[in-house]
Amino acid sequence: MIESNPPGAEAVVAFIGLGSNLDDPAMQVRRALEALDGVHDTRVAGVSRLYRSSPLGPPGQPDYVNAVAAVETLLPAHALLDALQGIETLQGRVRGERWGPRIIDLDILTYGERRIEDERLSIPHPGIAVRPFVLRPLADLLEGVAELPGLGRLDTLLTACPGGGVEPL
Ligand code: A4P
Ligand code: MG
Repeated sequence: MIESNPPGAEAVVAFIGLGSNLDDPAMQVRRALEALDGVHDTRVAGVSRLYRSSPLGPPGQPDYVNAVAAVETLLPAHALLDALQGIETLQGRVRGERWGPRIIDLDILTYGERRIEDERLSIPHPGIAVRPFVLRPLADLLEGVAELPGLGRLDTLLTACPGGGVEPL
């Protein structure tokens, strides 16, 4: 059975990070955005520009294409993760080395104001503050003064983040 929030529950706004560096990355990101809009009880409310970014992680892998989507969802965070992992699998993702090349990676960056720490989820995603390929697209969707739960203002995070290597496609 699909886990769901109680009847009448308010939609939660979650930000989803998308990244790909294999098999036509821009196409993979666009395809995942379409699939995201088709997730049960979920709609895509906004999408950043697509960015080309230098890889973080093992050297010698291709550049990434990254984007961030804002979704409105009635799904609890773990059910949303299930849906994202379903999209990754449908697009043919095979889990390899940590931070290694991938067809598509979908991360829950934030889920409303919630903070979650368990065996399946860390929310807010622990990489946000040090990843320009997450902060730059987020800034397409949020004002600089916006607060990310537990992390502070977006403009402050952007100023402190080691930048470079991230350009709109
Ligand atoms: N998990 C925990 N919290 C979350 C969350 N907030 N959202 C768990 C999604 N998943 C979350 O993920 C491993 C496990 O993390 C999941 O089973 C889930 O329960 P994964 O996608 O299988 O593995 P991964 O992505 O290789 O690991 P990790 O550590 O999540 O990698 P990251 O942090 O996603 O980094 N360079 C550039 N330029 N652009 C990129 O997009 N991405 C990565 C991957 C590395 N370098 C990059 C980029
Ligand atoms: Mg991931």
